[in-house]
Amino acid sequence: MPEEKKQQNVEDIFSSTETMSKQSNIFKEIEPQELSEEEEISEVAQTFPKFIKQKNKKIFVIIGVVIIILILFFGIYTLMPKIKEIKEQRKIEKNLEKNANIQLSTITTEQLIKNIDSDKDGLSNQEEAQADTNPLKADTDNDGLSDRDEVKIWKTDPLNPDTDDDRIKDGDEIKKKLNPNGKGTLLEIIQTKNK
Ligand SMILES: [Ca+2]
Ligand SMILES: [Ca+2]
Ligand SMILES: [Ca+2]
Ligand SMILES: [Ca+2]
Repeated sequence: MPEEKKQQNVEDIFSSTETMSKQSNIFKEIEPQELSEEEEISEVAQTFPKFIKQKNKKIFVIIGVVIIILILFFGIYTLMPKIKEIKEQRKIEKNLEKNANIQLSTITTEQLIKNIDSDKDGLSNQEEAQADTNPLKADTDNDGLSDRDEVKIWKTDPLNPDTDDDRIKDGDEIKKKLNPNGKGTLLEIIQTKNK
């Protein structure tokens, strides 16, 4: 090999290494510059809070919705029996009111009937019912004494015209001032009562 060629080859070899080094420089330029640890941290620190904030927002919204749903369910769960209870109480009250009205109306009509003195003899229909007398007849036994006078004053039998069975009617005995319940006069009865 001649000397010149040798030299050329040597130059060529170097030239190839030069180009290589040049290429590597290009790659270096193209390759992203490696960030230092601090820079990386700062970059993460900048982007991370946003990411966290967004995620947190979503989580908070979900938690909020879940809490609201739970509160609603809890509220309905606890309120439903109370609402039912109130409804039932109202029903009962209404029924009671209805019954009370019915009772009141029946009582008043009954009372009205009982308190009426149909034959106007001084005994109410109720009292006549107790004495078994005719509520439509003032003197049931036709002895000249009204049902009221027999029951309330003379204590004679309003169903028997001659209570003491002396063949003098109760009404006649009173007119004659005789005792309608037995022997003697009314005066004697009063005197014995006062003794
Ligand atoms: Ca009467
Ligand atoms: Ca009578
Ligand atoms: Ca009588
Ligand atoms: Ca008599």
